Amino acid sequence: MKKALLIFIIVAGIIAAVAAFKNKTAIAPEQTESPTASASISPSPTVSVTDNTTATVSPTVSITPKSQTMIINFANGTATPNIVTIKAGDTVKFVNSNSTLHWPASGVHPTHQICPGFDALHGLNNGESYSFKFNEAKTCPWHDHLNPSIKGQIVINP
Ligand SMILES: [Cu+2]
Repeated sequence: MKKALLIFIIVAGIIAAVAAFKNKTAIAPEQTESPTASASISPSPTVSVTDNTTATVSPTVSITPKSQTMIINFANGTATPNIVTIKAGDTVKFVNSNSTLHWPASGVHPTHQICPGFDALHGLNNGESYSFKFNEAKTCPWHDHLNPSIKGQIVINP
């Protein structure tokens, strides 16, 4: 008799345990979690560079008007153009395209003293050239020292 009671108690306990387990799983806890991923990233990188070196960069841009080069060409027994107007600082380039020699020089033949320095000092061969930079505002008569009838003027404006 006692044995049967013990078995009954055990069985009853098992049943109770199973019932309790079933109860537990039945009442599943409601998931009230709302997955709201609210990433609030506030990057505030405050970089403060305190440069103590005083940069003294002073770009001095000086725009000077481009000086030009005028060409006087010896060809066909003459010079073209024979009169040129330039600005002080410009250059005149005499080019000899003739087969004969030409010697550009300042007036007056034969001393060449009106514009000192302006003198090729020799006859230019074919293809040779002579350049002179005129810095002074004045009028320089010129001629071919080897053929003084070929002549002209260089007017230098300030
Ligand atoms: Cu001369």
